[in-house]
Amino acid sequence: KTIWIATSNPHKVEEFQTMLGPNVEVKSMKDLGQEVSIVEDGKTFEENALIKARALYKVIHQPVISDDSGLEVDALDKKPGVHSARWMGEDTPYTIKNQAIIDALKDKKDRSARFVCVIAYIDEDGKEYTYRGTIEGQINDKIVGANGFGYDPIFYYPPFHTTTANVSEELKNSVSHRGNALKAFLADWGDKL
Ligand code: ITT
Repeated sequence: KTIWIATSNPHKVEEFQTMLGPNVEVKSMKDLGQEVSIVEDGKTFEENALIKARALYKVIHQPVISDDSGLEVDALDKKPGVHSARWMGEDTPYTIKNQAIIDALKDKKDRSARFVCVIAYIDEDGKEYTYRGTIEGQINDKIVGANGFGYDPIFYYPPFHTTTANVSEELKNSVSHRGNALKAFLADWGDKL
């Protein structure tokens, strides 16, 4: 079985592949052999997830899923939010972005934050569905851990007593926003894939 994912982020591909297991082959933009133009100008995770899924569906005319995700920091008015990848510039290293968030929270009491993931699915008839998953945590006061990607090194998850970058990929996936969104998607579509 093959599942197409409208993403250019290799970390997302890796996590989906681990979660879906060896019987499902995850394919993404880089397996397509052509450019898909995507303008992520939606205001919500749902809108952006649908923009990405539609762009790939238009090209391959097969069922596709997509992932739009990000970090909401409550004391920063839920920023970087839907702009998580582009915040401070797409090419700015995450060591710098992560330190900037730590610095911005220096005098704040409220360190609560969450990762959000919306999976959009377009079925073979072109019908659209979205599934949202979240994980609640705290912004750590320093960068910890070398696993995961993006903002994982500052995302302290209380049940783990450490960040989501400081645990195995499997453990992160078992509780993550992406894992939860995928579970909701699989509850509807798992036996039809
Ligand atoms: P695609 O649009 O090609 O899928 P992207 O990385 O640009 O890739 P998004 O616009 O959805 O995707 O941005 C998601 C960003 O949110 C991602 O680049 C990270 O900065 C952050 N993020 C999302 N999930 C994360 C996770 O599991 N761990 C750490 N950071 C995450």
